[in-house]
Amino acid sequence: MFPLRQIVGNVTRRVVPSIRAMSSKGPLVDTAVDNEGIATVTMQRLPVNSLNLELLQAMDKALDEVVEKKCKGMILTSASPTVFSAGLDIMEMYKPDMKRVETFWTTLQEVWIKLFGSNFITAAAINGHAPAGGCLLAMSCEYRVMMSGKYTIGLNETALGIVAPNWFMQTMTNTISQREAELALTTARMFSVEEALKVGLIDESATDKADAVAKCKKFIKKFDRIPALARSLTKQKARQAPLTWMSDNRKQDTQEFLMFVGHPKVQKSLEMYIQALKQKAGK
Ligand code: CO8
Repeated sequence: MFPLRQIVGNVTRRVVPSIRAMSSKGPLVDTAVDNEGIATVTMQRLPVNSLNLELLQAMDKALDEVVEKKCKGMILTSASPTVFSAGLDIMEMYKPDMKRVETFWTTLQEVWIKLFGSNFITAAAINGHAPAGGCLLAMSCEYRVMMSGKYTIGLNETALGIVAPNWFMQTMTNTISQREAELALTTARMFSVEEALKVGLIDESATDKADAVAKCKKFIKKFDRIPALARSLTKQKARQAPLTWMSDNRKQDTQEFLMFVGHPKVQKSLEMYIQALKQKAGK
């Protein structure tokens, strides 16, 4: 899946001392590269960065841009003051147009492959809540710094009556222990910042977004003293099993998702969840 030549090519070309700061502004994602070759990719589909097809497509493009600009690292964050990402846009899955929802799912897979399997260094500055797909994005990075406060992070799919796909689970067991992951997944556990720190779901807490971004940069800069090719190949080897699983099972995973969203019981669960969200918001 990741031929050595491709990895060597990408890594050896990624020498960035003279890179100029640049920024590419889109309506849904902003990508800003600093003069050290660190990209900050900011999701800005407010209010909650729920991942609909268009946001996922914009993220897919941003990840390509990080490679094209030969950035050494990337920080993923959010323009919302309180939410990193609310996860998948439930409205994409509720009474879906089957063609669109298929593209939605394959784009999510693509974003995960590019983020989880990236050669460049990745860190998440989690400046607020990160449920479900929001947690998946954060866990796909190599390092997580979360802003302190009454925010939560976790995979809560079972609470919605849905089952987290295999690769969501593998991304979690790549982050915390199998035992903690099994308990968290079956109970739909949402971790507070302190709890997430304790089990290693996040690596550091931060006082605010600026502090989270600064800590992510510090993490990325740690690798200035490590040969890039050795780092990148080590990351690829460490992450090989989930990536190979995806490459071998991508079509089946899509079919399972389509069967799932087409199921009346799942639709009922989603409907109830949407109502609960609206009630919570007092609408
Ligand atoms: N999708 C769509 N709309 C959403 C979502 C979402 N995930 N989350 C929130 N919204 C909407 C709300 O309904 C509300 O809409 P409106 O203003 O029209 O009433 C608006 O966004 C703002 O939401 P809140 O008022 O709740 O905002 P808060 O800042 O108070 O809270 C939270 C933010 C904590 C993020 C809260 O909105 C929340 O808990 N959201 C739900 C998060 C969630 O459960 N996501 C799960 C998505 S499923 C997923 O990611 C993985 C699915 C895997 C599929 C596998 C199938 C096989």
